[in-house]
Amino acid sequence: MNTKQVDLTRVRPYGDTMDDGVVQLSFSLPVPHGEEAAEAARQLAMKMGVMEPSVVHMTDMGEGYTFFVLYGKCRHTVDYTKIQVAKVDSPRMNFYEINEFIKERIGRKIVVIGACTGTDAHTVGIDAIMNMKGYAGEYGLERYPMINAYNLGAQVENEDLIAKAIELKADALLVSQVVTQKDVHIPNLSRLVELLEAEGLRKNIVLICGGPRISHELALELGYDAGFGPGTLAPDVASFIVQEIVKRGLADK
Ligand code: B12
Repeated sequence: MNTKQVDLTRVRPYGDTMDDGVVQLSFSLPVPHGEEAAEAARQLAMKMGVMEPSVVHMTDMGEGYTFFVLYGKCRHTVDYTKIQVAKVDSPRMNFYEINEFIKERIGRKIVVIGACTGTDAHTVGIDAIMNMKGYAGEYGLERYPMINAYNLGAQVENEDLIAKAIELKADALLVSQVVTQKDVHIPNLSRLVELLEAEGLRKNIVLICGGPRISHELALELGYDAGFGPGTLAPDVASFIVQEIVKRGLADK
C-alpha cells in the first residue's frame, strides 16, 4: 500500500484497489439453505448500507439455519486524524526487564491474584496471562521469579477474591470477564470496586480487568486502573502492574 495516496481524513476499506470500499461480511439467518436464503441475506446487507452485495459463500447449518459470507461496498468514511483512544501507555518491558525492575525499584516480590469472577467459567484467558507454561511464546506470571502469582480459577465470588487479597496481601488483582451477554459483566465488575472501597483496600491495590470485550476505556469508567482486551500477553500486564506500583508509591505498603 502506498500511504502517500491515502487521505487520512477520509479513510474507507479497500479490497482490490485503493478506496474501492470493499468489505466482507458474515452472519447466520434462521432460514433454510437455498436461493431464497441467499436473496434474504443480500437484501439484509443492502439494508445495512452495503452496496452491491453478493453472497460468495453459504453453508447449511442444519435444522433451518444458514451461514453466509458476502462481499459488498461501503460508502462511508472515517476521519482517522480525529480518532483518540484510551490505552495503557506504560512502556512494555520483557520478562527479564520486568523481574529486574521489581528487584531494583520495588525491592521485594509482588503478589498478583487472578480469577474469573461471578458466573464466568471461561478460564482460558486468565490462564493465558498467568500459567507457568505461558501462551503465544510468552511465559505467564507464575513463571516470573519476582512475582508470587495465584490463579483462583473460575466462578470466584467477589467476596472470596477480596478475602484472598487480604490474606495474601495482594499488590494486584486480575479479573477476567469473558461472558458479556446482557452486560452481565458490568454490575459484577462494579461490585468488586465497591467492595474494595468499602474495605478501604482500593487505593493500595492495582486493579485490572480483561477479556475479549474489555477495553481500557471501559475499565477506567468502571473504576479500574487498566483494562486489557484480545491478544494481551503476560508482559503487557506485568509491565503495567510494576510501573503502577512504583508510580503510586505502593512498593513499601
Ligand atoms: C472455550 C469456550 C467455552 C468453554 C470454556 C472453558 C474454559 N475452561 O475456559 C465452555 C464450553 C465451558 C464455555 C461455556 C459457555 N460459553 Co463459551 N466460549 C468459549 C470460546 C469457544 C473460546 C474462549 C477462549 O478460550 N478464548 C481464548 C482466550 C485465550 O481468549 P480470551 O478469553 O479473549 O483471553 C485473552 C484476552 O481477552 C485477555 N484476557 C482475558 N481475560 C483477561 C483477564 C485479565 C486480567 C487480563 C489482563 C487479560 C485477559 O488475555 C487473553 C490472552 O490474550 C468462545 C468463543 C470464541 N471463539 O472466543 C465462547 C464464548 C466466550 N462463550 C460464550 C457463551 C455464551 C458461553 C455459555 C454461556 C454457553 C451456554 N449457553 O452455556 C457458557 C457459559 C459458561 C459460564 N458459566 O461462563 C459466548 C459469549 C458471548 C458473550 N458476548 O458473552 C462466546 C463468545 C461464544 C459465542 N460466540 O457465543 N465456553
